[in-house]
Amino acid sequence: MDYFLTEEQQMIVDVARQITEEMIIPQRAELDEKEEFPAEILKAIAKADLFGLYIPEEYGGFGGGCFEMVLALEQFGRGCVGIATSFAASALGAYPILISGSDELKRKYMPVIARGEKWAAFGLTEANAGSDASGIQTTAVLDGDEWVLNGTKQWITNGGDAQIYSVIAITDRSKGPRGASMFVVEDTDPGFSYGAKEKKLGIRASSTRELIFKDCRIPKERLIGRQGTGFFTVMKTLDLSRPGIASLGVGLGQAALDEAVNYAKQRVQFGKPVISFQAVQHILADMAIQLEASRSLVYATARYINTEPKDMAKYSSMCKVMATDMAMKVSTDAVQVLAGYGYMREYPVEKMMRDAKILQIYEGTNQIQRNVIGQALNKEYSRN
Ligand code: COS
Repeated sequence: MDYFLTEEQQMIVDVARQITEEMIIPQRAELDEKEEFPAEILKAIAKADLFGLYIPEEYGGFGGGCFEMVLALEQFGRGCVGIATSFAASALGAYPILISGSDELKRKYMPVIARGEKWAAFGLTEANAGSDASGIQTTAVLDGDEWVLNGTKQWITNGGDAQIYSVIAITDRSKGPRGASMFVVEDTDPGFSYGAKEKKLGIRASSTRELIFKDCRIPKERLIGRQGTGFFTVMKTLDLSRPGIASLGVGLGQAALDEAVNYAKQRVQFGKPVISFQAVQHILADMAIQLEASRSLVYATARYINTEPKDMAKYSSMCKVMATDMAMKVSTDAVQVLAGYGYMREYPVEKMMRDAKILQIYEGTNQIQRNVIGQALNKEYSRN
């Protein structure tokens, strides 16, 4: 379907597609197998100027928004959700600075992130604070001209490979969600270290580690926005980033459909290609319907978010749920269509199925997304 992209948007798709076809697809199986961080591919993405897609021009970026990121992430997700996650996580780490940071912080960090010279990461999750984001225990205390951070963040994408971290910590426990603040921590800061690399079911090319803060001292200017606004910055960050996760689902769904149709056309059973059997056609048709419906909602949502509306949380969550549930279903169906071959590592669909699962979990489980949507509906209908 023609989604009437502008010339610039089409160019983003073309550049991202070229990197996907020339670098990501040929390397994905090996990086997945070796659980290796895709540093060379990220450098190529930087060279193609895609790291600054969502960053305003005045801070060295391309000046696009959520939709432009969605277009690039869909292409990368078509190649490998693990590699695409490493790219997406840098934006997740940059958004808090962009959303709430001072001009000084933006000038310091945005240009290097936009050029892809330094990678960013986002430190929210802790052992006892997953869905319950406001349950974090990491603390930050002001001591003279420095903040002192103590605590451990868990399952941080790009942890240990990124150089710039946006981290949330409690600055006043008595104030609940208004007692948390965000900070920029750099990889070289004293008292900052990492845990061991996690071993995962899927997205194995991405790195996941703990961030450990032991009397980690950072300059007081690294506070992002005002003290006490950290939880709100986190929520707004996730509103912006979740359509990106949805678009990874769309890319993955497209790749799974491509594999399933191509296989069904060449696999002969009972003397005919299996695509000639209605049982297979119906599976493929349902895959295609769900995929296109998801893509339409993701594009519409991302375009809407580009206009900075107040009610973006509901739509952001809607497209995240729809496209990532689709990705899980469609990749599972692709394995079914390829059957025994689909279950083998020689074919790419088993990896797609493994990778799809995380999309329903990270950046807020799909159960949490439904909570966000339900609460928004409750509020909306109370007003009317
Ligand atoms: N934008 C701005 N403000 C928001 C917001 C948003 N999207 N969502 C919530 N807030 C505000 C609320 O309005 C409320 O402020 P008021 O007290 O002034 O009304 C405050 O934040 C607290 O909100 P709420 O009571 O809804 O917070 P909860 O602790 O119940 O948590 C959820 C809300 C569950 C939605 C949140 O914790 C969440 O998103 N969890 C998932 C976290 C996640 O995605 N983790 C994945 C790891 S990150 S890769």
